[in-house]
Amino acid sequence: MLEKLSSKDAIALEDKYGAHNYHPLPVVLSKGEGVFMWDAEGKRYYDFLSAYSAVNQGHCHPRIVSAMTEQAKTLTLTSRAFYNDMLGKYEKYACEYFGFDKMLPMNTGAEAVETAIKICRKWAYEKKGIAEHEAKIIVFENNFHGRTTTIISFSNDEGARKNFGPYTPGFVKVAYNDPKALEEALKTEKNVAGVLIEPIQGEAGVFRPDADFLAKVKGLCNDHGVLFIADEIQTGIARTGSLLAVCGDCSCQGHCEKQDTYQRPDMLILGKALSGGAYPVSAVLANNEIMEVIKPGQHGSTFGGNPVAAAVAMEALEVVKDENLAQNARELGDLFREKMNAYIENSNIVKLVRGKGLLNAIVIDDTEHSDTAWNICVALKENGLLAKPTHGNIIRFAPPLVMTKEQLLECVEIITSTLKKFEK
Ligand code: IF1
Repeated sequence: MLEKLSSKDAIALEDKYGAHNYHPLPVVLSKGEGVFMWDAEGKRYYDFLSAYSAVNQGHCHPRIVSAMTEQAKTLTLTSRAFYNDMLGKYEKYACEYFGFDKMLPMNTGAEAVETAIKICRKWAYEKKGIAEHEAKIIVFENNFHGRTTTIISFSNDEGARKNFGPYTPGFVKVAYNDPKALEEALKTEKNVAGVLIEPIQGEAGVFRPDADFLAKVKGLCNDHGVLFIADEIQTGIARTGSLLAVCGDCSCQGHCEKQDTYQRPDMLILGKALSGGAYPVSAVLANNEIMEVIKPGQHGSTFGGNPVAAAVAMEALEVVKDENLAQNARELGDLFREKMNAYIENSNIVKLVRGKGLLNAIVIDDTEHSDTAWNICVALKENGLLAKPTHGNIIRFAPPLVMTKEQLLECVEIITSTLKKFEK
């Protein structure tokens, strides 16, 4: 079982024995450290995906790995049938870190989104007095919140939806970055319980809304007495240059409630980098008047809140503070977009660069269904940098936040010299 495979053999095995639910770039990774990954043949790459922003703290961060292995040697799982001596510590730590009364621990992002949907509905029936089965949650066009049957019910990605019906009712979709559309829906739809939003749309190609959009969404939620629910699974934990994307323009490392730009959600959904990519850890945070609608037996998961997850998440969050990752993401992100914009001025293949902090994307000037973005990613791979196309002609650039300025400049050089080969 421990024999080392060649890249070719590893790909052949996945192809034969694995369900074909992904179309990976042809690279087989076998080691990671900080901003780097190595393939099975020992070639080194800069990681510009960070496992879709799960590895913000860098690959195999020694402190996170040590917290994980120490806990794994001591106690891994009790289930929630019993208490364990790590969960309460972690809950206190996370609640103080993000400024909420309570958290509900889960494992994957989609599970945490499901959790928030369930809490929102229950809150609507028990606190807001909406008639049972009538609650609606407003979501946005081109959202991505995961892949469960309920979540794909309100996706507009046909690939994610088709032939997986019947779909879960109770969701209303409105245009993103359009406060008027949201206001209209809140006025006309009956029984709205909450608004579920990505502060920056990831899957939609790193689409950043206007500066005042989130404030308007939050204001409308307040005015209409519905919950403002932020899915920060991808944007949270320093990725966009602040602890959370709802923090606005600050890098205060967790004290954002003091900032007037902070659009505090009624429910905050976290995943991915909550563990630094070491382990599946997700959570929903809310204040008592919302979280108290969940009583024993009404929600949970075998692995949610296990001692390893608790140890890993505390260390992963501590690293974000100690290493000033929000500030680094903000500074390097500004530099990255400045350098890419300088390149784009004289480019006829890249239309634009957009993003916030170290969550960025370039839009390739070609049709949605061309394979140019894919071919550029294959060429980037040959040149030692791993990135992945999204929605046909967009390439996402999201390195681990532990990158140095020198490394980022070297990566800009790799990216621009690769792009030059594709200029028309
Ligand atoms: C895949 C995208 C990124 C998310 C938000 C919930 C989840 C995700 C805002 C679910 C997950 C991932 C999953 C990944 C691809 C990826 C993705 F391109 F699809 F949109 F990151 F940009 N909310 N995003 O972004 O979390 O259940 O996966 O832990 O392979 O499907 P999960």
